Amino acid sequence: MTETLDHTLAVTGEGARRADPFPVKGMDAVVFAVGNAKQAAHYYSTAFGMRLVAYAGPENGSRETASYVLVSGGARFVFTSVIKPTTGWGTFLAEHVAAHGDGVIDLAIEVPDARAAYAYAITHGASGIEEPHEVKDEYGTVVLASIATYGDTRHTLVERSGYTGPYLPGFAPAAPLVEPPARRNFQAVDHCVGNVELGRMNEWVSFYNDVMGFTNMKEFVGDDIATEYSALMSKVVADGTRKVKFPLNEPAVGKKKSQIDEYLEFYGGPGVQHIALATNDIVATVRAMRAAGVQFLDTPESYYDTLGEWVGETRVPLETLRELKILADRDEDGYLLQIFTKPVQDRPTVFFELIERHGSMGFGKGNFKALFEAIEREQARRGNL
Ligand code: TYF
Ligand code: FE
Repeated sequence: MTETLDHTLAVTGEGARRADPFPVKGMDAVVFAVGNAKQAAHYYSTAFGMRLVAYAGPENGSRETASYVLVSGGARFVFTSVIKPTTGWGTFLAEHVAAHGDGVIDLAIEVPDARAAYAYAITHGASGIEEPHEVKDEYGTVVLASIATYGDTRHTLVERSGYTGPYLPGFAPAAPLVEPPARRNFQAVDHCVGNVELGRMNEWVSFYNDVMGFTNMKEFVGDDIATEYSALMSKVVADGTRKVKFPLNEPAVGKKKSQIDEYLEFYGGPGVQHIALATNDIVATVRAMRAAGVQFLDTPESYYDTLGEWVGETRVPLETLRELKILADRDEDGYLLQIFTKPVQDRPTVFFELIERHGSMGFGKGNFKALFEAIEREQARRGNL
Protein backbone atom coordinates (compact mmCIF):
# COMPACT_ATOMS: atom_id res chain seq x y z
CA MET A 1 0.00 0.00 0.00
CA THR A 2 2.66 2.47 1.13
CA GLU A 3 4.80 1.39 -1.77
CA THR A 4 2.06 2.05 -4.32
CA LEU A 5 1.48 5.49 -2.83
CA ASP A 6 5.18 6.33 -2.95
CA HIS A 7 5.33 5.18 -6.50
CA THR A 8 2.41 7.42 -7.49
CA LEU A 9 4.02 10.40 -5.79
CA ALA A 10 7.28 9.70 -7.54
CA VAL A 11 5.63 9.70 -10.95
CA THR A 12 3.47 12.79 -10.50
CA GLY A 13 5.93 14.77 -8.37
CA GLU A 14 9.71 14.47 -8.50
CA GLY A 15 9.63 11.96 -11.33
CA ALA A 16 7.57 14.15 -13.62
CA ARG A 17 9.81 17.12 -12.92
CA ARG A 18 12.91 15.13 -13.61
CA ALA A 19 11.43 13.89 -16.90
CA ASP A 20 11.52 17.44 -18.35
CA PRO A 21 15.12 18.70 -18.20
CA PHE A 22 14.13 22.24 -19.16
CA PRO A 23 10.61 23.11 -17.99
CA VAL A 24 9.06 26.14 -19.70
CA LYS A 25 5.78 27.93 -19.11
CA GLY A 26 5.48 29.27 -22.66
CA MET A 27 6.62 32.18 -24.82
CA ASP A 28 7.09 35.27 -22.66
CA ALA A 29 7.46 37.89 -25.39
CA VAL A 30 8.70 38.47 -28.93
CA VAL A 31 11.01 41.49 -28.68
CA PHE A 32 11.59 43.55 -31.83
CA ALA A 33 14.46 46.02 -32.24
CA VAL A 34 13.12 48.70 -34.59
CA GLY A 35 14.00 52.12 -35.93
CA ASN A 36 10.85 53.80 -34.67
CA ALA A 37 9.07 51.95 -31.83
CA LYS A 38 6.46 54.68 -31.49
CA GLN A 39 5.21 54.10 -35.03
CA ALA A 40 5.52 50.30 -34.72
CA ALA A 41 3.27 50.45 -31.64
CA HIS A 42 0.75 52.34 -33.77
CA TYR A 43 0.87 49.79 -36.63
CA TYR A 44 0.46 46.79 -34.34
CA SER A 45 -2.42 48.57 -32.58
CA THR A 46 -4.32 49.67 -35.67
CA ALA A 47 -3.42 46.95 -38.20
CA PHE A 48 -2.98 43.91 -35.93
CA GLY A 49 -5.53 44.98 -33.30
CA MET A 50 -3.11 44.62 -30.39
CA ARG A 51 -3.44 46.59 -27.16
CA LEU A 52 -0.69 48.78 -25.72
CA VAL A 53 -0.32 47.84 -22.03
CA ALA A 54 3.11 49.08 -20.91
CA TYR A 55 5.79 51.61 -21.75
CA ALA A 56 9.35 52.40 -20.68
CA GLY A 57 11.09 55.55 -21.91
CA PRO A 58 12.70 58.77 -20.76
CA GLU A 59 9.51 59.83 -18.94
CA ASN A 60 9.87 56.94 -16.51
CA GLY A 61 13.61 56.47 -16.19
CA SER A 62 14.76 54.78 -19.39
CA ARG A 63 17.31 57.28 -20.72
CA GLU A 64 18.53 55.51 -23.89
CA THR A 65 15.64 53.43 -25.16
CA ALA A 66 11.89 53.58 -25.62
CA SER A 67 9.88 50.35 -25.42
CA TYR A 68 6.21 49.65 -26.07
CA VAL A 69 4.52 46.43 -24.92
CA LEU A 70 1.46 45.24 -26.86
CA VAL A 71 -0.72 42.21 -26.21
CA SER A 72 -3.44 40.22 -27.91
CA GLY A 73 -4.63 37.56 -25.46
CA GLY A 74 -1.51 35.70 -24.39
CA ALA A 75 0.62 36.98 -27.30
CA ARG A 76 3.00 39.71 -26.22
CA PHE A 77 5.19 41.84 -28.54
CA VAL A 78 7.71 44.42 -27.35
CA PHE A 79 9.02 47.13 -29.70
CA THR A 80 12.23 48.86 -28.66
CA SER A 81 14.17 51.73 -30.21
CA VAL A 82 17.28 53.63 -29.29
CA ILE A 83 16.47 57.31 -28.72
CA LYS A 84 19.96 58.84 -28.69
CA PRO A 85 23.59 58.02 -29.55
CA THR A 86 24.66 55.68 -26.80
CA THR A 87 27.25 53.37 -25.31
CA GLY A 88 25.04 51.32 -22.98
CA TRP A 89 22.50 48.51 -23.68
CA GLY A 90 21.36 50.81 -26.45
CA THR A 91 24.52 50.09 -28.46
CA PHE A 92 23.47 46.50 -28.93
CA LEU A 93 20.01 47.59 -30.05
CA ALA A 94 21.35 50.27 -32.40
CA GLU A 95 23.78 47.79 -33.98
CA HIS A 96 20.97 45.26 -34.41
CA VAL A 97 18.84 47.78 -36.30
CA ALA A 98 21.82 49.01 -38.35
CA ALA A 99 22.76 45.47 -39.36
CA HIS A 100 19.33 43.87 -39.81
CA GLY A 101 16.70 46.59 -40.12
CA ASP A 102 13.58 46.05 -38.01
CA GLY A 103 13.69 42.51 -36.67
CA VAL A 104 13.42 40.18 -33.71
CA ILE A 105 16.22 40.56 -31.19
CA ASP A 106 14.81 38.29 -28.48
CA LEU A 107 12.50 35.29 -28.32
CA ALA A 108 11.90 35.46 -24.58
CA ILE A 109 10.74 32.29 -22.86
CA GLU A 110 8.95 32.16 -19.53
CA VAL A 111 10.43 29.55 -17.19
CA PRO A 112 9.59 28.56 -13.60
CA ASP A 113 13.24 28.89 -12.52
CA ALA A 114 15.54 31.15 -14.57
CA ARG A 115 18.69 30.28 -12.60
CA ALA A 116 18.16 26.55 -13.11
CA ALA A 117 17.27 27.02 -16.79
CA TYR A 118 20.36 29.17 -17.41
CA ALA A 119 22.64 26.73 -15.57
CA TYR A 120 21.24 23.82 -17.61
CA ALA A 121 21.68 25.72 -20.89
CA ILE A 122 25.26 26.78 -20.13
CA THR A 123 26.27 23.30 -18.94
CA HIS A 124 24.91 21.92 -22.21
CA GLY A 125 26.82 24.28 -24.48
CA ALA A 126 24.93 27.59 -24.69
CA SER A 127 26.81 30.93 -24.78
CA GLY A 128 25.68 33.21 -22.01
CA ILE A 129 24.81 36.85 -22.76
CA GLU A 130 23.53 37.86 -19.33
CA GLU A 131 23.89 35.85 -16.15
CA PRO A 132 20.79 35.40 -13.96
CA HIS A 133 19.97 38.62 -12.14
CA GLU A 134 17.03 40.03 -10.23
CA VAL A 135 15.20 43.16 -11.31
CA LYS A 136 12.58 44.68 -9.06
CA ASP A 137 10.13 47.52 -8.68
CA GLU A 138 6.96 48.19 -6.69
CA TYR A 139 5.19 45.28 -8.44
CA GLY A 140 7.67 42.63 -7.33
CA THR A 141 10.77 40.81 -8.56
CA VAL A 142 11.62 39.12 -11.84
CA VAL A 143 14.70 36.99 -12.56
CA LEU A 144 16.21 37.37 -16.04
CA ALA A 145 19.04 35.56 -17.83
CA SER A 146 19.92 35.52 -21.55
CA ILE A 147 21.60 33.07 -23.88
CA ALA A 148 22.60 33.45 -27.52
CA THR A 149 20.93 31.61 -30.38
CA TYR A 150 21.25 31.90 -34.19
CA GLY A 151 22.59 35.15 -35.64
CA ASP A 152 22.22 38.11 -33.28
CA THR A 153 19.09 36.62 -31.73
CA ARG A 154 18.87 35.76 -28.04
CA HIS A 155 16.59 33.89 -25.67
CA THR A 156 15.91 35.70 -22.44
CA LEU A 157 14.73 33.30 -19.74
CA VAL A 158 12.09 35.08 -17.67
CA GLU A 159 11.02 33.97 -14.18
CA ARG A 160 8.09 36.18 -13.24
CA SER A 161 6.12 34.09 -10.73
CA GLY A 162 4.29 36.51 -8.42
CA TYR A 163 5.23 39.64 -10.37
CA THR A 164 2.13 41.84 -10.75
CA GLY A 165 3.41 44.63 -13.01
CA PRO A 166 2.32 45.22 -16.61
CA TYR A 167 5.51 43.67 -18.08
CA LEU A 168 8.91 43.94 -16.41
CA PRO A 169 10.32 46.16 -13.64
CA GLY A 170 10.86 49.64 -15.10
CA PHE A 171 7.73 49.49 -17.25
CA ALA A 172 4.72 51.61 -16.41
CA PRO A 173 1.15 50.71 -17.34
CA ALA A 174 0.01 52.42 -20.54
CA ALA A 175 -3.44 53.05 -22.01
CA PRO A 176 -4.38 51.59 -25.45
CA LEU A 177 -3.46 53.84 -28.39
CA VAL A 178 -6.81 53.16 -30.06
CA GLU A 179 -9.92 51.33 -28.93
CA PRO A 180 -8.93 47.64 -29.34
CA PRO A 181 -11.24 45.54 -31.57
CA ALA A 182 -14.25 44.01 -29.80
CA ARG A 183 -13.00 40.58 -30.92
CA ARG A 184 -9.31 39.68 -30.54
CA ASN A 185 -7.56 38.96 -33.83
CA PHE A 186 -5.31 36.30 -32.25
CA GLN A 187 -4.67 34.97 -28.78
CA ALA A 188 -1.25 33.33 -28.66
CA VAL A 189 2.09 32.88 -30.38
CA ASP A 190 1.89 29.46 -32.04
CA HIS A 191 5.48 29.15 -33.30
CA CYS A 192 8.57 31.25 -34.12
CA VAL A 193 10.66 30.31 -37.14
CA GLY A 194 14.39 30.87 -37.59
CA ASN A 195 16.33 31.02 -40.86
CA VAL A 196 19.91 29.77 -40.60
CA GLU A 197 22.75 29.42 -43.11
CA LEU A 198 23.08 26.71 -45.72
CA GLY A 199 24.08 23.40 -44.15
CA ARG A 200 23.58 24.54 -40.56
CA MET A 201 19.97 23.54 -39.80
CA ASN A 202 21.00 20.29 -38.11
CA GLU A 203 23.51 22.10 -35.88
CA TRP A 204 20.74 24.38 -34.64
CA VAL A 205 18.37 21.47 -34.14
CA SER A 206 21.09 19.84 -31.99
CA PHE A 207 21.57 23.13 -30.15
CA TYR A 208 17.90 23.10 -29.02
CA ASN A 209 18.07 19.36 -28.29
CA ASP A 210 21.14 19.80 -26.08
CA VAL A 211 20.74 23.24 -24.55
CA MET A 212 16.98 23.21 -23.85
CA GLY A 213 16.17 19.52 -24.00
CA PHE A 214 13.72 20.29 -26.85
CA THR A 215 12.66 17.33 -28.97
CA ASN A 216 12.02 17.11 -32.70
CA MET A 217 8.46 17.21 -33.97
CA LYS A 218 7.52 14.83 -36.74
CA GLU A 219 7.01 17.39 -39.49
CA PHE A 220 10.10 18.14 -41.50
CA VAL A 221 10.95 19.14 -45.04
CA GLY A 222 13.81 17.05 -46.32
CA ASP A 223 15.87 17.39 -49.46
CA ASP A 224 13.33 15.28 -51.37
CA ILE A 225 10.71 18.04 -51.13
CA ALA A 226 13.34 20.76 -51.09
CA THR A 227 14.81 20.06 -54.50
CA GLU A 228 11.38 19.63 -56.06
CA TYR A 229 9.90 23.00 -55.16
CA SER A 230 10.38 24.42 -51.68
CA ALA A 231 14.02 25.58 -51.92
CA LEU A 232 14.36 25.11 -48.17
CA MET A 233 14.82 22.39 -45.62
CA SER A 234 13.05 22.60 -42.30
CA LYS A 235 12.85 20.79 -38.96
CA VAL A 236 10.84 21.69 -35.86
CA VAL A 237 11.96 21.53 -32.23
CA ALA A 238 9.62 21.99 -29.27
CA ASP A 239 9.64 21.84 -25.49
CA GLY A 240 8.17 18.81 -23.71
CA THR A 241 4.69 20.35 -23.50
CA ARG A 242 4.72 21.65 -27.12
CA LYS A 243 3.95 25.18 -25.92
CA VAL A 244 7.13 26.60 -27.45
CA LYS A 245 7.70 25.49 -31.05
CA PHE A 246 10.68 26.61 -33.12
CA PRO A 247 10.88 25.51 -36.77
CA LEU A 248 14.35 26.03 -38.28
CA ASN A 249 14.89 26.58 -42.02
CA GLU A 250 18.01 26.46 -44.14
CA PRO A 251 18.21 27.22 -47.88
CA ALA A 252 18.22 24.33 -50.31
CA VAL A 253 20.31 24.51 -53.44
CA GLY A 254 17.93 24.37 -56.36
CA LYS A 255 17.10 25.79 -59.72
CA LYS A 256 16.11 29.12 -58.25
CA LYS A 257 17.43 31.37 -55.51
CA SER A 258 15.97 30.15 -52.24
CA GLN A 259 13.60 32.43 -50.34
CA ILE A 260 15.87 31.70 -47.37
CA ASP A 261 18.89 33.06 -49.28
CA GLU A 262 16.91 36.19 -50.05
CA TYR A 263 16.17 36.57 -46.32
CA LEU A 264 19.79 35.93 -45.29
CA GLU A 265 21.03 38.50 -47.82
CA PHE A 266 18.61 41.24 -46.81
CA TYR A 267 18.66 40.53 -43.07
CA GLY A 268 22.43 40.28 -43.11
CA GLY A 269 22.57 36.81 -41.61
CA PRO A 270 20.42 34.35 -39.68
CA GLY A 271 17.39 35.54 -37.76
CA VAL A 272 13.69 35.17 -37.09
CA GLN A 273 11.73 34.67 -40.32
CA HIS A 274 8.12 34.48 -39.20
CA ILE A 275 5.95 34.49 -36.13
CA ALA A 276 2.77 32.41 -36.31
CA LEU A 277 -0.22 33.70 -34.37
CA ALA A 278 -3.02 31.41 -33.21
CA THR A 279 -6.56 32.52 -33.95
CA ASN A 280 -9.90 30.79 -33.36
CA ASP A 281 -11.60 32.62 -36.24
CA ILE A 282 -9.18 33.10 -39.11
CA VAL A 283 -11.94 34.40 -41.40
CA ALA A 284 -12.90 37.29 -39.12
CA THR A 285 -9.22 38.03 -38.41
CA VAL A 286 -8.18 38.10 -42.07
CA ARG A 287 -11.15 40.34 -42.92
CA ALA A 288 -10.28 42.74 -40.08
CA MET A 289 -6.56 42.85 -40.83
CA ARG A 290 -7.08 43.24 -44.60
CA ALA A 291 -9.49 46.10 -43.94
CA ALA A 292 -6.79 47.71 -41.79
CA GLY A 293 -4.27 47.49 -44.65
CA VAL A 294 -2.30 44.31 -43.88
CA GLN A 295 -1.19 42.60 -47.09
CA PHE A 296 -1.34 38.82 -47.39
CA LEU A 297 0.24 36.49 -49.93
CA ASP A 298 -1.96 35.65 -52.86
CA THR A 299 -2.91 32.06 -53.71
CA PRO A 300 -3.89 31.05 -57.28
CA GLU A 301 -7.46 29.99 -58.08
CA SER A 302 -6.22 26.56 -59.14
CA TYR A 303 -5.25 25.77 -55.52
CA TYR A 304 -8.93 25.90 -54.55
CA ASP A 305 -10.09 23.83 -57.51
CA THR A 306 -8.53 20.70 -55.98
CA LEU A 307 -8.45 21.63 -52.28
CA GLY A 308 -11.82 20.05 -51.37
CA GLU A 309 -10.70 16.66 -52.77
CA TRP A 310 -7.85 16.18 -50.32
CA VAL A 311 -8.63 18.42 -47.34
CA GLY A 312 -12.33 17.51 -47.08
CA GLU A 313 -14.75 19.43 -44.87
CA THR A 314 -13.47 22.30 -42.75
CA ARG A 315 -15.26 24.75 -40.47
CA VAL A 316 -14.95 27.37 -43.20
CA PRO A 317 -16.70 26.85 -46.56
CA LEU A 318 -14.35 26.35 -49.49
CA GLU A 319 -15.73 29.48 -51.15
CA THR A 320 -14.71 31.62 -48.16
CA LEU A 321 -11.21 30.11 -48.15
CA ARG A 322 -11.01 30.96 -51.86
CA GLU A 323 -12.31 34.49 -51.35
CA LEU A 324 -9.77 35.28 -48.62
CA LYS A 325 -6.90 33.14 -50.03
CA ILE A 326 -6.68 31.09 -46.83
CA LEU A 327 -4.74 27.81 -47.07
CA ALA A 328 -5.84 24.51 -45.51
CA ASP A 329 -3.97 21.31 -44.66
CA ARG A 330 -4.95 18.00 -43.08
CA ASP A 331 -3.01 15.22 -41.39
CA GLU A 332 -3.95 12.17 -39.31
CA ASP A 333 -4.67 14.33 -36.23
CA GLY A 334 -6.94 16.92 -37.85
CA TYR A 335 -6.68 20.01 -40.01
CA LEU A 336 -5.40 23.56 -39.90
CA LEU A 337 -6.16 26.81 -41.72
CA GLN A 338 -3.34 29.29 -42.32
CA ILE A 339 -2.36 32.43 -44.23
CA PHE A 340 0.86 34.43 -44.51
CA THR A 341 1.38 38.18 -44.62
CA LYS A 342 3.83 39.78 -46.97
CA PRO A 343 6.99 41.06 -45.22
CA VAL A 344 5.97 43.84 -42.80
CA GLN A 345 8.96 46.11 -43.48
CA ASP A 346 10.73 47.25 -46.65
CA ARG A 347 13.31 44.50 -46.35
CA PRO A 348 11.97 41.10 -47.53
CA THR A 349 12.61 39.64 -44.09
CA VAL A 350 10.14 39.24 -41.19
CA PHE A 351 6.50 38.26 -41.86
CA PHE A 352 3.59 36.78 -39.91
CA GLU A 353 1.34 33.76 -40.19
CA LEU A 354 -2.20 33.35 -38.86
CA ILE A 355 -3.09 29.78 -37.96
CA GLU A 356 -6.35 28.18 -36.82
CA ARG A 357 -5.74 24.62 -35.63
CA HIS A 358 -8.35 21.87 -35.46
CA GLY A 359 -6.39 18.93 -34.09
CA SER A 360 -3.44 19.11 -36.48
CA MET A 361 -0.08 19.74 -34.82
CA GLY A 362 1.57 20.25 -38.21
CA PHE A 363 2.80 23.38 -39.96
CA GLY A 364 1.02 23.17 -43.31
CA LYS A 365 3.33 20.82 -45.21
CA GLY A 366 0.56 20.06 -47.73
CA ASN A 367 0.61 23.75 -48.67
CA PHE A 368 4.32 24.12 -49.18
CA LYS A 369 4.10 23.91 -52.96
CA ALA A 370 1.35 26.55 -53.27
CA LEU A 371 2.88 28.69 -50.54
CA PHE A 372 6.41 28.65 -51.87
CA GLU A 373 5.22 29.42 -55.39
CA ALA A 374 3.41 32.47 -53.96
CA ILE A 375 6.60 33.53 -52.14
CA GLU A 376 8.60 33.08 -55.35
CA ARG A 377 6.17 35.31 -57.28
CA GLU A 378 6.86 38.03 -54.71
CA GLN A 379 10.62 37.36 -54.88
CA ALA A 380 10.48 37.79 -58.66
CA ARG A 381 8.61 41.11 -58.29
CA ARG A 382 11.47 42.30 -56.07
CA GLY A 383 14.00 41.15 -58.69
CA ASN A 384 15.52 38.59 -56.31
CA LEU A 385 14.83 35.34 -58.14
O1 TYF B 1 6.43 27.38 -39.84
C1 TYF B 1 6.42 26.63 -40.80
O2 TYF B 1 7.25 25.74 -40.95
C2 TYF B 1 5.34 26.79 -41.83
C3 TYF B 1 5.85 26.62 -43.21
O3 TYF B 1 8.95 30.47 -45.69
C4 TYF B 1 6.71 27.69 -43.74
O4 TYF B 1 4.68 27.98 -41.63
C5 TYF B 1 8.06 27.50 -43.88
C6 TYF B 1 8.83 28.44 -44.54
C7 TYF B 1 8.24 29.58 -45.02
C8 TYF B 1 6.89 29.79 -44.85
C9 TYF B 1 6.14 28.85 -44.20
FE1 FE C 1 4.81 28.71 -39.77
